[in-house]
Amino acid sequence: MPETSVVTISRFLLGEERRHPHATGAFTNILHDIAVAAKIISREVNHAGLVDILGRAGSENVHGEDVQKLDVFANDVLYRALDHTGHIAVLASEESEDPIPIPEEFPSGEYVVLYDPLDGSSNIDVNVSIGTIFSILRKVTDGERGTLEDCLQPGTEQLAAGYVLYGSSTMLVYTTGAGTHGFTLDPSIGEFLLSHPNMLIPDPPTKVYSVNEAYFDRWSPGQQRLVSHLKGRAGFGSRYIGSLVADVHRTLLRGGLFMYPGDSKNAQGKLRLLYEAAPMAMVLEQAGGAASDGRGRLLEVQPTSLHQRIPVYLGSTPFVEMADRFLAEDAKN
Ligand code: P6P
Repeated sequence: MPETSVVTISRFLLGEERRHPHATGAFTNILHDIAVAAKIISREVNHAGLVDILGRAGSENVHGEDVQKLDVFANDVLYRALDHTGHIAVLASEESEDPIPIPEEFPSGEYVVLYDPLDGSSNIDVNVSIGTIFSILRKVTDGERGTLEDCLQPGTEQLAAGYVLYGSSTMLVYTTGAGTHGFTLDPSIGEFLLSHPNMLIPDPPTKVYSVNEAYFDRWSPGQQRLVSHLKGRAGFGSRYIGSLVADVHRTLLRGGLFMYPGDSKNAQGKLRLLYEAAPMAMVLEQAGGAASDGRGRLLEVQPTSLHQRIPVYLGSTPFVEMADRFLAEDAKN
């Protein structure tokens, strides 16, 4: 691609599409539609600080309109961006118990999109960065419309994955299996511009671990020994925001080890496999990092239910491998 200062996400997507001679453009359109939804969600998230003026969720705003909770709003925006395109066979959202069918009045397509529309939304009131996470699969069943089976595929089957970070700037980071690329929203022109082509997790990695240590007493002995080692002899620093997309984005840019372990209260931890852990794992692997569930490669885990949780260890490969070694000791006991 010729060196130009302004590469929009649409231009980048078209360039990627041209590298796949049999591409139909459907895939490009889905990613473009997600980017449009992200712009709309970004606008509302960035107004959230004016919530007292615009009206708190559940109330009416100055225009007499019902103010939606932002995660409900984000969920609606993503649904409306994708339901009518004819490219989607079925959707699944963190906000919906069951897979979301494409309305009968719209044609069904060959792709499946799973998403967490606004992860970490509890952080909005304290102005902490939050995010949208998405995963794209190919439909695998023979019926005209998609089903739950089409959603329950291991992360290795993802065609694309990514996230949108609504922070000091709004960034969209995604991969289609050909590297991980970052785009920053220029609100003055309403375009996502290529700002981080071919993102690679730093090597040598930064020695930072990221975990909520309030749960230390609930962890397995291996997990406790791991964190004690990191903060002790290994000389790691610690950063934890408590917003998945923000913690993962920092880990991608700086290196380190993000963890959300299972514990005695929640054996599988808190994070969801299909629309949180698996997309983040693909993004990190494509950037030269790694992701594990503490026992093995996270992307190879076969899902059994739509909202199942999974322990997550992701970041710099040597640190993820170290975590696996410490946790393997649990398996021996
Ligand atoms: P804890 C936010 O509520 C979230 O779902 C993720 O964004 C974040 O990584 C995690 O929960 C934080 O959970 O238990 O540390 O507060």
